[in-house]
Amino acid sequence: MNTEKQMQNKSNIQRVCLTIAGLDPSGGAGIVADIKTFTAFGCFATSVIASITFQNTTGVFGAIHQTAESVRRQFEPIAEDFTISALKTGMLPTQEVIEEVARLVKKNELKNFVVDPVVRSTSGFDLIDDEALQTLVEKLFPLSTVVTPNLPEAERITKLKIETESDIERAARIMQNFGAKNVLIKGGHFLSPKSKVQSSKKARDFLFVGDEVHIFEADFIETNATHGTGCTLAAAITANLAIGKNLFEAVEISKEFVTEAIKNAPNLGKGHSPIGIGSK
Ligand code: PXL
Repeated sequence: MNTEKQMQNKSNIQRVCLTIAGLDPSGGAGIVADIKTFTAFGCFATSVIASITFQNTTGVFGAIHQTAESVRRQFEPIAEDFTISALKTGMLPTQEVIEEVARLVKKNELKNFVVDPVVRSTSGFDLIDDEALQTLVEKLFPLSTVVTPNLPEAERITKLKIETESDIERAARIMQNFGAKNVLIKGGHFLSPKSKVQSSKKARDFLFVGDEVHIFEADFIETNATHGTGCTLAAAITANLAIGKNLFEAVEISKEFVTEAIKNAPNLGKGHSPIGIGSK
């Protein structure tokens, strides 16, 4: 191959995204949602399974977690072979897995790191214990480009009851004090009758970048087809960072992408239908 051809090929090279998360074999959330989302944005998807869950749209029935060794042995061949342009974490079930992920991200100097602090499934199954959540905050928040909690996750991390927009800001500042540079709090779960956020009937997400806050607004869609929204949003942000968007652009594009995916839900299953990632 001549040099010009090589240069051309280099500039066309597909960006590699990595997800380290749980497997939802029914395809709505976790790694499968991440792979579909990376692919929809033209990235090459790679994955490390942190836990195999047993679930469908009606609930999560259990999980078998991976060990630090199994996570490391999935990760290393990928990192040795590819340049990882961006990565995200989702369900990281145990302290040992989280500590290993932190070590691998640091050792490989990985950038564009989206931490989705997954705590509980929509159906109420705990995907992480309190001790592990503490470790996730301590070890992964300082390494992240952005953390993406929903309201229940933000409450569990900060131990605040979040009922108003000023509570959201307080929670974000606490998470920044825990080491997160940027915090995206997703307002879709705002169900409190007292909430100013909910009364607007808008799904509002709040991005805290340093001292600034940007609010992203979309129509709130009344639906129970929400399985996988959190994973998809974080994966879309990851893919957009990988292809060179800044954080603000990445969040804006990703929120629109998730709103479309909710509208295009395939209405599968007897419970919370998955969303329709990338379909029209
Ligand atoms: O949406 C949170 C989530 C993340 N990852 C996995 C899940 C779920 C919710 O069910 O199963 C693997």
